[in-house]
Amino acid sequence: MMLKPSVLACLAAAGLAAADGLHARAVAAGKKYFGTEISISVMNDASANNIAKNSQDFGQYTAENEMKFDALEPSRGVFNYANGDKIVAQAQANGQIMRCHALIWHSQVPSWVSNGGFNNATLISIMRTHIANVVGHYKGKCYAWDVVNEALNEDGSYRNSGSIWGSTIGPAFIPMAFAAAAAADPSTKLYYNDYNCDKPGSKSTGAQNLIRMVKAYGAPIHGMGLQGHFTTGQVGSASTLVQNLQAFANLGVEVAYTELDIATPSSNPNFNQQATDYATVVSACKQVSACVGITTWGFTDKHTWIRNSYPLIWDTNMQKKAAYNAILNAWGSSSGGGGGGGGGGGVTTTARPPTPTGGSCAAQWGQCGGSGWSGPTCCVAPFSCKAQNPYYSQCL
Ligand code: 9MR
Repeated sequence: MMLKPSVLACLAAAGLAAADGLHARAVAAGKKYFGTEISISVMNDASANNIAKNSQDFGQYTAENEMKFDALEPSRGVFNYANGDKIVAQAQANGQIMRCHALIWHSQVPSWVSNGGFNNATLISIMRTHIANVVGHYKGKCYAWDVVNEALNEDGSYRNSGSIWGSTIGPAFIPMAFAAAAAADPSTKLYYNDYNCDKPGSKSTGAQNLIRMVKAYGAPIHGMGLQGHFTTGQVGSASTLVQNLQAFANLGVEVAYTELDIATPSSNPNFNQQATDYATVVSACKQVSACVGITTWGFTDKHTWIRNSYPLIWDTNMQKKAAYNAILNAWGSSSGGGGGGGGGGGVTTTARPPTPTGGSCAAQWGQCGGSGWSGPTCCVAPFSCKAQNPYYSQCL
């Protein structure tokens, strides 16, 4: 039955129109969310913020800097939650969940901590006080907290040099931080978060050892955050990413890509390769049930920490890049069926017919085969179906 345009307009006004977007597709694939990092600067940029507020694309936010130690406790015992609260309020108004970031990190530590000359016992007390206040303030509002951020060297050993926490307290600050966060909000998911742990290797192994260490101390740890700061052409295969995700899942924690962006050289940007690389990361998360979601570190090339490398999904003029459709197609259709691992992301999505694919063939970057796959096995021209691993073939 065809619906009259006036009826469709009414349905849309009532929020009942077919839903689609990056987050809607992730939820249909069984994930909890697709989300973005956001900041007060983005919220002050109306055209960017309109995109951020679309809960079909983003079901989750991470504050870029507004919940870090220096922002929240600029001097000892003085807490400033105004900017963090604004981000949480916008998320709540749109039914978006929060990943909260980051409690204990060697960077963005205020000088009263780093230059205070505190001994071991005092610094432990400062750390615990900060965590109790901050996690207590946001209690019930954070799906997850990045409790400890970037505590490892590239070889997988614990970072001492350059870290006030590691050099004063030693690696024991890590389980202490997790225990303090759990005491302040027993229902938030507690994550270790780091970069260059995205593929099997010494740092990834180090992060797995860190998770074992936290558990051995008797503190809870629920998740591994893989930051996912990549460069085009260097993401590698989905099967390698899957192997890495699974190694963390095997420790009994959930996993998430927490800061995904894929830089492309400004001298010779390759947005098609970038789109393929985004699709590879999505397909890896889709294949591992313990992967609960993906957060990109921003969404527009206008607001990114790595300027001149165009790493995100919308361009500087707020136009969607090739990566957008690549991500949609990699999640699969919004009519459901997929990887598991999620639960509601706070946003209700409505089933919609599969994306037009040119007959029964999948579009570029769509899935076209793999063990247990019952969808299309051919690709629209000019793309062809290429096996990425036994579980996933993709139209490239
Ligand atoms: O995007 C953040 C940037 O605005 C800050 O200047 C920078 C300070 O170190 O932190 C950036 O975010 C980082 C995140 O908090 C942790 N992982 C690496 C991110 C990019 O540097």
